[in-house]
Amino acid sequence: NLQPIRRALLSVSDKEGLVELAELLAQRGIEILSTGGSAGMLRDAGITVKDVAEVTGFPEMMDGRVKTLHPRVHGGLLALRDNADHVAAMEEHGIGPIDLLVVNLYPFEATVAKGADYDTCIENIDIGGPAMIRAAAKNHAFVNVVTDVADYAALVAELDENDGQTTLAFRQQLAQTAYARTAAYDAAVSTWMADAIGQPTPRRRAFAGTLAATMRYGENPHQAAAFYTDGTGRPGVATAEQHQGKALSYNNINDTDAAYELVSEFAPESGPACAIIKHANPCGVARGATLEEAYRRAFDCDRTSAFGGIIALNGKLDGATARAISEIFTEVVIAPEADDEAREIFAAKKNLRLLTTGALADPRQPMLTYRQVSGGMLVQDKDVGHVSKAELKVVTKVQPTDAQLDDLLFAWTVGKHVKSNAIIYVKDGATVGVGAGQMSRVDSSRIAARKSLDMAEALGLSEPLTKGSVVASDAFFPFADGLMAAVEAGARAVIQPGGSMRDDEVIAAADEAGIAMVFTGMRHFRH
Ligand code: 93A
Repeated sequence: NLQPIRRALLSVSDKEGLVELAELLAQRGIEILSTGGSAGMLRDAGITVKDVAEVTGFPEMMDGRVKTLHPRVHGGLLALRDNADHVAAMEEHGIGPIDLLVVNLYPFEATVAKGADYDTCIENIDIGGPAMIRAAAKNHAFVNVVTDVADYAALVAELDENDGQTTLAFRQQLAQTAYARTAAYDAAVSTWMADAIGQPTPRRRAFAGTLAATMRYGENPHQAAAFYTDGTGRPGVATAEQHQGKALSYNNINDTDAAYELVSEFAPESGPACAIIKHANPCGVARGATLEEAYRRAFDCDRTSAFGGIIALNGKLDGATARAISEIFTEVVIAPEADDEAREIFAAKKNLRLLTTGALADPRQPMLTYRQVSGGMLVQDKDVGHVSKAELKVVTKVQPTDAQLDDLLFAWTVGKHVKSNAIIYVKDGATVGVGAGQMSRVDSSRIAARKSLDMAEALGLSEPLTKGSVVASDAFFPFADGLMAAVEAGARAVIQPGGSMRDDEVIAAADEAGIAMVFTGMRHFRH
């Protein structure tokens, strides 16, 4: 299964390492064909190359849209070397075999990430490159196809090891990588187009990403894992700059994303905010007059859980906040920016990872979410649902005060980021109890209240923090019991979607307890 390489076609957009590779190929006596820009660069480096235009007998035309789309190229890639008919066809039509194809594609993903206009993105859709890659990969019985600069070294090593030949196993590996590349490329084009034309529903979508990192392990040490970026370049954990500390783990990335998505709900114009995440759920979210205060108030929701958590801030990390955060062990801090003083303070904390993103995520940006199930994939619009104060419907005799309304909306927004069943108690712009991920809403309510009680004890307070709070429920209360659990904990106002068959009973219970309740008409399940 060893095959020699006698003739190679090099056509690359990313020209890193091209000259070095071509030199090594030339030293082995391999004939080099190449397209315009690549050929020019090789010639400048003193390497002998033949223009593809000379091989095809056609000039590159239409701004390069047609360069390699020709039977003398595709026949050379696709012909079975051990098939008499194919060999005869090659002879008859003057087609020479091409044993090695080195292509990397027009930088479509990078062009989109730069925010280029529609026409520029269209012009960066490579046609000839993927056509050749797919042809060469199909014919891997004979042909080698390299689509990534990172694989040049492996090709050179393979040739060194096998006296100028390659093994079938090696070519299969290259072909598998090549199809991953063309599939991801077309998926990127399709995804961009869906956004560009405003395709509203998750229909006929392709899924792919670019391998950004392989992790030491996944959710658990016996699970292999990797991280793929989607090429949109949107601010968040995928594009953040990491300033210090070891590489992020699978769980770190998941939790950091949860933290940043949550804190991004709070626009900096409406004041500093902080979210602390543990196992993808918030264990404290708060506003404050300063970022430091927001952090301290978030921390005071559940100090026990916050240990080893992930912190997201909606503004520039400053020295005072960094000092406060440094008081306990934290895994990751993510913020739009960090000032020099904060960076210096964190530099002394070797195990803390600091990420900056340049901007907050846009919580209203439509996108898709994916979940794999056995035998398939679930796709849906991301939950970008949003209710304003004006859309709230007061259903009780008691009206919420303005301050309560602010807290209700704050609790509602946090609830969107809490695993169902979610119950969130809030007082003065800070969570004071979070109940997450329970199978019963009453349990979530009780857990949140119990944790709040523990916290009050730890802080040496005489009353539970939930006393006089407001409470949000991510979905309606099917019975009055969940609401009553919140009332028992001391909540004085409730926000929930409404829409239960027993809304009347629930409203009557609220009236009986003398509390205010508003309906959003929208729920925020998160499973
Ligand atoms: O516009 S294309 O889709 N038409 C082609 O026939 C074609 N053949 C190769 N783009 C084509 N390519 C691409 O050109 C390659 O995939 C590579 O990215 C680029 C290399 O061009 P140059 O050598 O002129 O820099």
